[in-house]
Amino acid sequence: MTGRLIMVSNRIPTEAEPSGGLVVALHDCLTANGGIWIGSSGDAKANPKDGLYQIASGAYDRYAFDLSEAEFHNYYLGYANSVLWPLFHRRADLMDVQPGYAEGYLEVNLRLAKMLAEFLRPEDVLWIHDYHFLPLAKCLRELGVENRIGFFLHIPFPVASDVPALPEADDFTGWIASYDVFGLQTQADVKRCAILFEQRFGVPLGSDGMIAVQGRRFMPLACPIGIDATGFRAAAEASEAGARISMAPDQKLVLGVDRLDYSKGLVQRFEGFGTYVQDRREVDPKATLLQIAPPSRENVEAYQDMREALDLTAGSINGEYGEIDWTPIRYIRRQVPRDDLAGLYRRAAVSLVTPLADGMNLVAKEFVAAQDPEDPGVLILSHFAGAAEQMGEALIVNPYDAREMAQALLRALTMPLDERKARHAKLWENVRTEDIVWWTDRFLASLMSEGMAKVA
Ligand code: ADQ
Repeated sequence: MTGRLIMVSNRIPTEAEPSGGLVVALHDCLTANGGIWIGSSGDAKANPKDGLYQIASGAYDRYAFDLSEAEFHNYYLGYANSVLWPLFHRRADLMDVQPGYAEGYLEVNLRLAKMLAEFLRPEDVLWIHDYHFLPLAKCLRELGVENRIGFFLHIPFPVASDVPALPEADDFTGWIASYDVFGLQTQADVKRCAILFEQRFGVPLGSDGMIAVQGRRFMPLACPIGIDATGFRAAAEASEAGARISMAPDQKLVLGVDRLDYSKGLVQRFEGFGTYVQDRREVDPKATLLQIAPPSRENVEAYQDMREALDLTAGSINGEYGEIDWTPIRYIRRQVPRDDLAGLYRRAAVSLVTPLADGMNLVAKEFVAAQDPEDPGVLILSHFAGAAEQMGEALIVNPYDAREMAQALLRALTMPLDERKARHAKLWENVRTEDIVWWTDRFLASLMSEGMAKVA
């Protein structure tokens, strides 16, 4: 790469050695390539500073920009998380379209585009992350920026028939086509993107993987994100968190780990587990579901409703089936340190990863990495997680069907060791090889080669 790599994400980590899978991957990628990482400084600022300001330097530089209270409300809580997030997760019914949201979103993108345009040198390559910045390339192109610009969408691409629910539906395709590479988690996402363009403009996905539209060519690229697989495995081996769980020796641990979000299907998961408990309460093996779910976006109304529904469901199942020495569902609503999380995954007999819609779901990959290959636990995975495309050896379930989930739980909890080992070995092979470094390399290689094709 002759130019610098410039990465843009909604939030920028402020600590010198950031933690957390994606953040570490981007940090390592920039450390190797040099460049700049730009993101917002976090929640609203009462007195926001003007423009970009440097917050760290070293192998690469980090710059932040502040959001005013109005910007945070309209751009972040509003358009990004109350309009785009529900729509892309097939919950158009939860969209909250309000005056000022779209304007606020576009204004933040345009303000950032102007700041970026001042920074850029002709050979620099931009890599933009996620739905907060969909129009950024369009804004940059309108300012005359011709650099290579890649985008990665961490969440699912919406189905074409849902897109008209977006008041800015007519602009949406133009936002996408302004990128050179539009990275998506799965082949299914690429197909949905291609269908949208075919329906709208009558142009198919070319045999070269490009879509040519409105005088531009862009590549929708399936590039499934991975984790630091060997690092996570080592953390799980070293962690003692699993030993801290007090459970009777004949009881098995079923684990759920998710941000508290309606897309994660937690109410349906509790209902599926409740069905299992109802069927099996007189019989072994008795299982306890430990659900760890730190709150997120609590000031968005749909999240408050979901939290109440979850409290009610857990309370009702525990009240109905709990015994003096056994609580069916243990529910912890806070962050757990990553190393402890790794130890809990390793201790669990089963992990329930049952989102109703999910770009990838890193928990599924972390669970596989954390297992003891000689006595691995079983992954129950929703058909609607992006991870299901790569992880066919999991028990794939329909998260809306409580009975199917209960049957999968019984199968997982009674699965012979040989079958568990065989399934885990195949899953681990994928998680280990298509890890986070593979992901950054694949994305950047496509962005660079697409750029060269354009020049030629
Ligand atoms: P998320 O929606 O946040 O990510 P996910 O992929 O599961 O979903 O990642 C969650 C991360 O947070 C995991 O690394 C997990 O270990 C961690 N985590 C969850 N609960 C935790 C807890 N209680 N304590 C500590 N850590 C916890 C978005 C998209 C996904 C996509 C990712 C990456 O919504 O679809 O897979 O980005 O692209």
